[in-house]
Amino acid sequence: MLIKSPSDIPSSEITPESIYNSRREFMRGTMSAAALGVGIAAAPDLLAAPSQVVDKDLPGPDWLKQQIAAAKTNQEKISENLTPYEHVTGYNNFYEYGYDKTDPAAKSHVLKPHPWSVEIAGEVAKPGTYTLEDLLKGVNLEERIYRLRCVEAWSMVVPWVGFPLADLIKRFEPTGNAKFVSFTTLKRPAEMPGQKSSFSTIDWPYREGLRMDEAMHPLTILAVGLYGKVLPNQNGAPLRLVVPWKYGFKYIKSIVKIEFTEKQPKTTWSMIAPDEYGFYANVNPKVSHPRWSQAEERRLPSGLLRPNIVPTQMFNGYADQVAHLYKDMDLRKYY
Ligand SMILES: Nc1nc2c(c(=O)[nH]1)N[C@H]1C(S)=C(S)[C@@H](COP(=O)(O)O)O[C@H]1N2
Ligand SMILES: [Mo]
Repeated sequence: MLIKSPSDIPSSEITPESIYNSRREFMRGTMSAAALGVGIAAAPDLLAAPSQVVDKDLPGPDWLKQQIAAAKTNQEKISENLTPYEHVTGYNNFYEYGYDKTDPAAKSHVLKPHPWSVEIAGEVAKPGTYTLEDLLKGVNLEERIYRLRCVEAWSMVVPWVGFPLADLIKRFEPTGNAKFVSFTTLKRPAEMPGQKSSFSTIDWPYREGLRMDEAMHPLTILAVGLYGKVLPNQNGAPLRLVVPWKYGFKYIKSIVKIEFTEKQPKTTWSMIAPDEYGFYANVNPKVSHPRWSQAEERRLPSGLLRPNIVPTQMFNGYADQVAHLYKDMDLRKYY
């Protein structure tokens, strides 16, 4: 996976005007503080600004907007600040639109995420093609505030709107042979310029998968929104996976197929570089990537003067809820 150093990212491109300006204030403040010998710790914590009010009215059907607006906040408390909306929606990985963090926001508006349908296939009693509206009928959406830790060592805190994947799975009645669930992203090169690129190393469509017990875990959700709004295209509209104890590449976007299988499915990053990206991809500060340490992460917003480095937690901080799933496994072997 390509890794960019913070210096490669022009802050003017990834920060909202307000934060960009306050960062400039901050830099000025830092310089005078340094001149006085006060040191950086005395400067105000401007980069950890609370989230702004989000008034984006993204296109989407009314029934979906109403369902999202009615979402209840989860009870679980998180002590960290939310990553501002502009960063969550402006700094993305979605290679269907290009390799730069700003490509998805710049290029994904061409995609039409409605109408949408998802094929349910494989080891289930009720296979078929279901519209998004069918899938969401009667579902009470919830807000889930989770950390997202990318394998490239940056992270965010995102208020998703979604529902447990387990609830959906139960409706299709998996058979006793269903040991894994595989997911496939839309392949539509006319609207996804990254899929047309002849330099692409990815065998489209993007694919991901989970073991059945991971898929049924109550922390695993399908998201249809964030920040109380419809999911923006760059974040995987209209439906994407969120598995908070795993690296971000597991969070497959714009899902068109969910298949139940007996064998472990092939997944995009483990096909490209199996020594670097495994099927499990559990966040683990003790197991380094072959090319970098996973012990720490840059929490967005992250700038040159304030890289905002925080320690990475085992299972991204969800160990008390998920460690039992892997109790007999060697996590160095099954990375
Ligand atoms: N289809 C698809 N899904 C994808 C990716 C991608 O390139 N294509 N990138 C993954 C990676 S590496 C990460 S870190 C997350 C980023 O999600 P975000 O852009 O919404 O923060 O999406 C994941 N889902
Ligand atoms: Mo990632």
